[in-house]
Amino acid sequence: MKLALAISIHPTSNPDVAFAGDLEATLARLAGMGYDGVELAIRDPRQVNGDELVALLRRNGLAAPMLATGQAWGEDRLSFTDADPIIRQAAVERIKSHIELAGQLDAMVMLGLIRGLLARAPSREQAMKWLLDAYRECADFALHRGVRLVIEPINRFQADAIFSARDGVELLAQIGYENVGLALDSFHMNIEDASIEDGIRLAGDRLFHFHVSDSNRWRPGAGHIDFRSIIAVLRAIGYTAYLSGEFKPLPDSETAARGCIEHLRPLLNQGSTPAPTP
Ligand code: LER
Ligand code: MN
Repeated sequence: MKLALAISIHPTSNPDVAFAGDLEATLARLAGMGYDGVELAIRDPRQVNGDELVALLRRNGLAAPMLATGQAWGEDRLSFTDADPIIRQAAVERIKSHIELAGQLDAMVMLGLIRGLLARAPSREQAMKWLLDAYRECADFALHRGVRLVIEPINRFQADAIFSARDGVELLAQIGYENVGLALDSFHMNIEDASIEDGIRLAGDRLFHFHVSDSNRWRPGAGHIDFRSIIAVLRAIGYTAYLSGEFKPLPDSETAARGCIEHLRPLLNQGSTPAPTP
């Protein structure tokens, strides 16, 4: 398993990323701390020069395993379930532009808050139909570009559908595209899943990405979530992708980012080599 940090390439109202803006300096600091990659929150990929981004990541020796899209909802209020068809279509088009950039970066694309609030649609049934249509249109577009998508279950205080790992697995079956998997998030799972470990086992090989923050949305090690146990279960299901830190820049960005790697790296190193035979 590798370690990434979720950052925003520009200033954002999202309080749960450790760094926002000043990308060049941020990448150099994270590479220096020992991160393997960065998850990049990008509001609108049409404002981004993909070639420059690829070169900047390469200069710092960092991968970009994931593009996060939540700002399309958080800042621009685009969603797959808006009552206005023009907004729904704009949301799908925005995600397609994330998918194109992801193809260039060899990244996946996160579909979380872009589902919007289903309660605002004329009915829940209608909202679910719009949601499935949008997921499938994006999945098909991504499939032809060799890109994988992830859907993130989000706790009930921040979303009004798809809360738990079980909800996510059931949704994947309805979507029916193999290039769509789940991103689970230890913070949301601590609220919604009766057992974080069982939720991970349920997702199994459909788990493509894993967000880590502690029970208080601070960096791992600052709350009561047992990351040793989580890492053991991730290993048991054969997960080899990223643990991506998505947490508040508290008490400050530097301390939070360093604290995350200092807490998780020893746990990842333990048990990754076979115990010596007596
Ligand atoms: C996004 O990955 C997430 O976890 C949500 O809580 C929105 O910030
Ligand atoms: Mn998350």
